[in-house]
Amino acid sequence: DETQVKGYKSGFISIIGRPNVGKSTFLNRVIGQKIAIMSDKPQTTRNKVQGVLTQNDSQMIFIDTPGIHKPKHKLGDFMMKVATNTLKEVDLILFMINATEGYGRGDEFIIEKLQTVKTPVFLVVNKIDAMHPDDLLPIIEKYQKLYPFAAVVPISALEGNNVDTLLEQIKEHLPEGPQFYPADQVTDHPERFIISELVREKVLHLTREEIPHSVAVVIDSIKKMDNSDTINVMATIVVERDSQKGIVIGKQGKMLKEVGSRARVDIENLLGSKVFLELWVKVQKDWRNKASQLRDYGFNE
Ligand code: GDP
Ligand code: MG
Ligand code: K
Repeated sequence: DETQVKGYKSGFISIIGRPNVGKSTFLNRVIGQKIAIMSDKPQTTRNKVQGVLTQNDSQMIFIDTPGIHKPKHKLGDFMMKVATNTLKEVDLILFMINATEGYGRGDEFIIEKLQTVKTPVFLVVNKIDAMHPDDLLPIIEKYQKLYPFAAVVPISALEGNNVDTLLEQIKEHLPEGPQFYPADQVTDHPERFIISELVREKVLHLTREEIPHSVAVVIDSIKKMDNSDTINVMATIVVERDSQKGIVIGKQGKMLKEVGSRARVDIENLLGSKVFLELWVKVQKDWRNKASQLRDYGFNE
């Protein structure tokens, strides 16, 4: 289980920015492994990808957050919602811009979103290797007029300039906390969070007012089944009271079955393959008050 060491810092960091500003390049440099798909095409990283950087005194969990853009496909609206919720949930937001490009509507859209969250935001000015140093200050001044950034850090994700400074500043802003992930784990299943949100959405929808928004869904495992293309997803719906457990399961399990079959259709669309979904319901009193569990469930209100 998680151990809390005094002075140890940990937290979740969301990376946002227009396509091609260098989010994946940064993440890959920091984690030192190819975990996010790098491409010149926007939206290759369709889902929330986590990179975990574990050091002696800290653990940073990076989230490469796509979906901060105008919705395009079927799951677009939903993903936009997930993306915005993610911003509220994390400890720090890195808003990355490309120093060689002008301010555009994409940036305006993101700054609008940032106005709605209380999470501290760093402005990360990337690609400084490709610009004249004299051009840096005017860019920074322009952005600082638009938003009260907690810090402004110019970097080159490609060449590594100033990346260590950025990591130091991130660490300073993180709260004290436990090591959430084992030191050898660098990535999570990218679709994990979306799948849990899809299940949670069905629970809330089908139970209407009876189940409060405090319900959480934990994805226990996502595995490809032997000798078939089917993906087996095991998930636990966590509620706070026995009475809520009864409602979620329903008479003769009817409610849980309906939640499962609706969620399965969406998960099959998301993963593009057949899915076998196993759902469990667990009562855990006051889980909302326990910060570490909140992290486990990847959810915050
Ligand atoms: P994302 O869409 O924000 O994830 O951007 P990517 O990480 O996929 O990068 C888009 C393009 O910008 C790639 O061709 C990268 O090589 C390039 N790039 C990323 N960071 C830098 C940088 O610091 N300097 C320069 N010159 N190019 C960069
Ligand atoms: Mg990317
Ligand atoms: K804000």
